[in-house]
Amino acid sequence: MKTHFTSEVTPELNGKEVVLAGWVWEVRQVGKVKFVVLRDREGFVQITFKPGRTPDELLEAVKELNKEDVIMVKGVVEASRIARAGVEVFPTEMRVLAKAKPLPVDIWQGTSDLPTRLKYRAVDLKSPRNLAIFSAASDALRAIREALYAHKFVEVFTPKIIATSTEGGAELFPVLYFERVAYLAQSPQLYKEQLTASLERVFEIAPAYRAEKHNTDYHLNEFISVDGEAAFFDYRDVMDLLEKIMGAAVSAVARSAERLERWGIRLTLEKVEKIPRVDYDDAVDRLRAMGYDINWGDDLNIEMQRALTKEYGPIYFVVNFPAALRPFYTKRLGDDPRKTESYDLILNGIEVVSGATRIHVREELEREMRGRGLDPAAFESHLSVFDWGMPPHAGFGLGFNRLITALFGLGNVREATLYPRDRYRLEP
Ligand code: AMO
Repeated sequence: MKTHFTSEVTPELNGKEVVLAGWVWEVRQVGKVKFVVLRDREGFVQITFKPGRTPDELLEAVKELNKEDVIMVKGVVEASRIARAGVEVFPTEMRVLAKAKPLPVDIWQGTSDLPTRLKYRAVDLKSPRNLAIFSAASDALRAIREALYAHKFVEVFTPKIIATSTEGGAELFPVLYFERVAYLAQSPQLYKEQLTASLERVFEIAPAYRAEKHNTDYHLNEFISVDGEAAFFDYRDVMDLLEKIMGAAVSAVARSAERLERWGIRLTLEKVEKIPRVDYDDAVDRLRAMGYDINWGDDLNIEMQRALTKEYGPIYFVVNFPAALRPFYTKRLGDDPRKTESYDLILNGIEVVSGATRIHVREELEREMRGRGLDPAAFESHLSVFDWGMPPHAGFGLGFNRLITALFGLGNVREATLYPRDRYRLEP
């Protein structure tokens, strides 16, 4: 049994026996001494093979080792002033658990291009840079989940095979569902709204599917969506909550800042306090003043979002979008019904969260559907829920891959996705 991860092998263990397991990162020779750098998920440890001290059969075995062979080593920890981690391990036993051929990806110097890395993704994920990214991403997700629990949200799972569109028809993936056509869910939107009538505050962390044909650095056809929906909240309450959620995520990854920096990743945010809330009208005015060709009613594109970063900082909300830019379930603003109680959260120029106060009155919802050419009859099972005590509610959809991309300044959402699904990529 592996007793320690490499990160746990510290000078305090001096003189103790440990069993380590992992992959051969490199073998170095200095005079008659051989150093095997063992890598595992958490980092590296130097194993020192020294004639006179190391058993002869191990000195022989180490000659046969290749990079990425899987080994298990029993040995004694010694604090060391020379070894990088301040410790080295003198082996007493070693087992080679698997041999490795030369890798198709350069995980050592990082010279392979992204298509090659994604083609051999399981190998690429061995690189210390990827281990740092996905370990920190897991910490961020845990912090988000805990923040939601702390605010009395219940974790739920809703169907991913559904009968009707929620976010617009063109981006649906059809699937054969026995005798009929079904679709992969673009978001849990309608279910999470319905659940506010029972569980009040719900969240879901699950894949969402979008049949978007354009192949950009920010779009995936399958992404991880963190969705939240709460009864008796409006969009301001949700934005307050998102400040807490983002704060928790940023603090969680900040604990790995040193490790990330070692592999060239600099966090774009150090902490989150009050996030500026910029009215859509002001955003449009600012952009026009900067020379952008934008009219009231147009959506903000990524260049515009980036430009506003110069004005409002690395993280800001745009609020109160025109109704035509938002889905049918979005509530209109009381004092300006051309606009809605909606927001986007922009981080490092990328939209990472989107949400709104929702309509909770059936007749209003039906009117919005008809206005968008949708047939309310197709939504009868959803609409009927509104007849039996639907609370006012609001929520958010947070694209987790985009959050990590923006937070780590990765430049391509595929870098923040274990196995990306895009226009031309269905494998691995
Ligand atoms: P929206 O369609 O804006 O809103 O999606 C919410 C968030 O999900 C992420 N996202 C994507 N990430 C990667 N690739 C994509 N193709 C992609 N599309 C969206 C973004 C985006 O901000 N139901 C609403 C949310 C709500 O109102 O609660 C919705 O789905 O980060």
